[in-house]
Formats: sequence, C-alpha cells, structure tokens
Amino acid sequence: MVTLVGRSSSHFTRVARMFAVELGVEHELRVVPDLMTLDPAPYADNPALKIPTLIDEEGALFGAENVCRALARRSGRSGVVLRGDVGARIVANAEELVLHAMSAEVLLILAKATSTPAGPKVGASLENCLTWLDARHEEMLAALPPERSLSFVEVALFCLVTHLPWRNVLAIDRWVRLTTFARTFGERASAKATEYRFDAR
Ligand SMILES: N[C@@H](CCC(=O)N[C@@H](CS)C(=O)NCC(=O)O)C(=O)O
Repeated sequence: MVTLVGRSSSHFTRVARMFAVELGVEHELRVVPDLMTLDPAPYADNPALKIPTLIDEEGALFGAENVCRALARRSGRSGVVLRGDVGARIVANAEELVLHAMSAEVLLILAKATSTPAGPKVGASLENCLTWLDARHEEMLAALPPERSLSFVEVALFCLVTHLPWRNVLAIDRWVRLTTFARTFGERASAKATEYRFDAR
C-alpha cells in the first residue's frame, strides 16, 4: 500500500490517482487540508508546497510525472507510455503544453483565491495551448503506440480539460475535439473512481 498526498479537487493529483487505479496499485489518499499553508509538513515535506507526492518504502517522491513513473514501475505492467517515451515531436510538444496549461490553470486559481493578478500572459497562453491541442488531437493520438494500455499525456489532458469547467476557470465547449475526448475518456473506470470533489478541510 502506497500513499498519495494530494486533494480530490487537484488535477495533478488526479493524474497520479488515475494511474494508480489503471495500474492496479493499491493506495490511499492523504488529503492536504489547506493548500494555502506555508508549512511543508502537510505536503509530505515537499518544499515547493505542491501536490501530489507519493510516499512509499523509499520515502517521498514529488510531482505527478515522477509519481506516474514510479507507479508504472511498481505495477510491472507493460504498455504504459510515460512522458518522453515517444520520439515524435507532436507527442513531446503535447506533453509540454498539457503540463504548461495545467500549471497556468493553477496560477489563475491561486490569483483568484488571493485577489492578486496572475500576470498578463497566463490566460492567453492557457487558451493558446488548448487551441493547439484541439487542432492536433487526432495527429497526436495517431503518434502514440496503438498497443498502449495507458499514456501520461492522455490522462493529463483528460484531467486538465475536465478540471477547467469544474473549477469555473474556463468553459471548454469551443474546443470540440477536446470536449469529445473528455467525454469518451471519462468512461474509464479510473476516471469514474476519481471524480473531482472538494475534500473536507
Ligand atoms: N510540478 C508539480 C505541480 C503540481 C501543482 O501545481 N499542484 C497544484 C494542485 S493541482 C498545487 O500544489 N497547488 C498549490 C499551490 O500551487 O500553491 C507536479 O507536476 O505535480
């Protein structure tokens, strides 16, 4: 049994949780009660004050991508496509832009919560990324190994595009391919098991 430190309302945490469910890795979620706290302890001592963190017999592992890699290794499953596994530029760029868009969304949410400006480029860069990902969605999927059981880029994209409307950051209807993708991918058991909700504080 491993521990995922995070929140059910966090898209980065959901990426890790979906990986754990998909790969059959037994885990528990340890909720960080308050994401505004400056004390690293509740974040499993992550000095960046970020979630998620994995805790296993080797200690703490920070960040969604690291966590997915560790979960894949632990599961021993094949057919898992992690970031950087595919040489095609379309996939590498999609991985970069999905992660950027997820971080941009975090900045927008934090700015709203603290009534401080997020900076002039954040909203535009998030929307640009969604437009880029929508326009190249089929090309990107076609460049992924057809025999894959799971890919980091698809799970992260799903967690991003479902989080934006759920957190009232952005409606995604105008990105039609991404909207359709979210609906289809959302049928997976791992998606249904990790639906966004606010944990009790
Ligand atoms: N690089 C980290 C980023 C994680 C991240 O930004 N998580 C958000 C929650 S979805 C967070 O910790 N927000 C609190 C904050 O930024 O203060 C990762 O890939 O896991």
